[in-house]
Amino acid sequence: MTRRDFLITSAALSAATLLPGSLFAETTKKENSERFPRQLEPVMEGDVKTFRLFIDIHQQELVPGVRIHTLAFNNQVPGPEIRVNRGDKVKVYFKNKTELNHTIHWHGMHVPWRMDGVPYITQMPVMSGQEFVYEFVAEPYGTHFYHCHWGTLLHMQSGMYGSLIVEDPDDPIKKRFPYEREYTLLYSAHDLNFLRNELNAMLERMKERLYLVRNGRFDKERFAVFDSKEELEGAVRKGYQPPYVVSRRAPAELAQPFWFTVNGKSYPSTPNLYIREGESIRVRLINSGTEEHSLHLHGHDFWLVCDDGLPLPQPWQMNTMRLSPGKTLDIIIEGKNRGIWTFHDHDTRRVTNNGLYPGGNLMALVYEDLPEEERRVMPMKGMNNLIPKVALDE
Ligand SMILES: [Cu+2]
Repeated sequence: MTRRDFLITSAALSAATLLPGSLFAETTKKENSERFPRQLEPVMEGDVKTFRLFIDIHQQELVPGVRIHTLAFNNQVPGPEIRVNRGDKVKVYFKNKTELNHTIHWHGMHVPWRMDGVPYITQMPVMSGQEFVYEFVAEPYGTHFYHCHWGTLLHMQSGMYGSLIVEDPDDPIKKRFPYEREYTLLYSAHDLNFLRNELNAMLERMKERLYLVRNGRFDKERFAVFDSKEELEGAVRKGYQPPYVVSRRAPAELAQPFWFTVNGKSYPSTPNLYIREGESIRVRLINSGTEEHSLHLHGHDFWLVCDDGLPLPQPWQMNTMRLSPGKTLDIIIEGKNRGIWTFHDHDTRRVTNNGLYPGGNLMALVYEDLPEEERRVMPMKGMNNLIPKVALDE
């Protein structure tokens, strides 16, 4: 496929997704609602809310036709949303179905330190086939997230992240800005070559490991697989260095992302934010990737209401916010200017797919009560409605 062909294809894809007529169709809205994290229902054990997370290899479609192998919690990228109330007792059963080590870190949460998910510091890594149970009380209030803390650079951009929302029945934000609808957005950035190399290397190690096990020559230390903390400690006493301090390759190959996603999808598959005139919506933004995003909304000044989950003493208005890696921000958008508006990274390298614009984390704020006569955009001879408004606006 030539670059020109690809451009034409991607323009056609964009048009198909953003064809103004279809933007307002019930089927489009239903499909769109599936582009947000799915909530994981708790199972009660006495007064404890329990959740089950597993990690396995998964195929994720970034845009139609582009599929990548990832790691994913419960076969979803992002992982399912865990939503609890302040003070809830929470228990998460975590099962590792892969050949890699993992942990879960509860980002922004005040958990007991043994539950913090940092391998070899607060717990042993959860090794292949093992289960670990995380227990904590849900504090503090706000938008938080969870992610793997083993081989974080690879595992996070492979999809091991999910939202963790701690609600308060007496929500301070809802009091000041009454809203009915809210949306969770998890941002990430992916170097597909890095992912492919690393996952291939993992498969190679699996093959080698199986071969060595069969031949009775398997070396636990080389593969960093121990049955217990005591066994690892014994190895360390004899001079073993855990993988933290052993470089696997030289020179280092650091990831250079060229795909940018919101909720595991790139434009034109990114979610739309639907709103109505006079309505306020709450948007929870989580940067679970490695890049800093400068997120800009057209046609509106939104309210920044929470920073890292903490309600701001004095919310303020802006139209561009900086979402650094690891940060969460909550905003309120007031429906005051009917239309179809772009919401995107103003570091425009991140609104591309493999270097081609439009793509990446480009999204739209869509007024679902836009009058019929305004729904046609850019009529052009022979190409009625085929040019996406979003792409032209940017
Ligand atoms: Cu992991």
